[in-house]
Amino acid sequence: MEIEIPALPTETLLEMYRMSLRIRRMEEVLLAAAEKGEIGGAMHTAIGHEANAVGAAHALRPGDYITCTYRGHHHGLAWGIEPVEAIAEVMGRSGGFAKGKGGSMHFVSPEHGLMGSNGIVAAQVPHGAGLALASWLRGEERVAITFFGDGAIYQGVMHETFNIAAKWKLPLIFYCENNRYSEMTPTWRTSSVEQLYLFPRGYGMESMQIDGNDVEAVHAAVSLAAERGRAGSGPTFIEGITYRLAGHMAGDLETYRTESEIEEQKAHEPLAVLRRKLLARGVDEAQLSAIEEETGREIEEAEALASNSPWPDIAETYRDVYVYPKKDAGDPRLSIAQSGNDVSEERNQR
Ligand SMILES: Cc1ncc(C[n+]2csc(CCOP(=O)(O)OP(=O)(O)O)c2C)c(N)n1
Ligand SMILES: [Mg+2]
Repeated sequence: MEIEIPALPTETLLEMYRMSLRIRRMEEVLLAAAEKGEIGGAMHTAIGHEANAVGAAHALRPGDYITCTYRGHHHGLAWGIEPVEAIAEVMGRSGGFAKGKGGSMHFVSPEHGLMGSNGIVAAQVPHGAGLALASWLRGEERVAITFFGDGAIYQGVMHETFNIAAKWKLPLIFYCENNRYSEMTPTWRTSSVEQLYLFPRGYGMESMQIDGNDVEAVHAAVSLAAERGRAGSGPTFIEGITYRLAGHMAGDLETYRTESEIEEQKAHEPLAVLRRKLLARGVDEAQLSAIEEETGREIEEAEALASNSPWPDIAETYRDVYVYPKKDAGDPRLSIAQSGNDVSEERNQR
């Protein structure tokens, strides 16, 4: 599928530059915190992936749905989570958007349409189809976009979702952030077909490959896919070629790739591409430096606030989960341990 890439207004590109920087600075701050041992659990940053989220978020409407992977901090910010709430969440603090109980791999913000990131490779893809189906059943114009990595392409559930989404013409956008690696394994070692956008063609789906480091290309592709979804023309698959500049996760020793490969990729990373575009439009260096300083300060302040946020109270442990302690049971930890299957009876009565 061929697409035209119209030039976006300079003001829009400036907004996108600010958001991309905000994401980059936040990821750098989080990586530094992880190195100091301040973050529990696995943390995957999206350094180098920014344009995929920023371009897509600008192309969609409020009310549209998104699901994504454990590498989802960039989607969180682009879809409207405040940096302070994001940083506090990753640090496990009560000021996080999920009171510190979701952490890095579970970015969620239903009020912004972000219906969840997921630690299980490809699990968020059928969730995206469910949201698209709900929109269609209610006769709404909402589309859903589901982000996943190149490594998710071979999961069985991906192919089940390709089939049903194409068959039912669901208003769903499949967006593959192809960063060329699944954990430590390069795509060329695992894939029988390296052009990943060819996989969904077997299911009769429209698909395209774009430069995922170029916000204008991402914006154009997602706009077209959303238009097709709203018009009842069914799903579209977008393969955005990108590159993760940091390790698979915090602490990755990166012995599987060379320094020179990473250096080469830096010439075409999203912030560099967008900065060059803005300079070519006549925006002066001083304006860009001011945005760079402002976002740096904004994230520093957010980090200071987030790291002063208290740890969640122990009473929060079993709140917002699917098992309900008995009302008069006292300490929730004891009630769960003692209640066994009784809780399902209580839940059934609700
Ligand atoms: C079903 C399942 N299998 C294996 C894993 C372990 N795992 C975590 S991330 C990952 C690699 C996924 O690579 P890709 O889809 O390309 O996403 P990326 O991390 O590059 O963004 C794997 C295999 C998992 N989380 N879920
Ligand atoms: Mg990958």
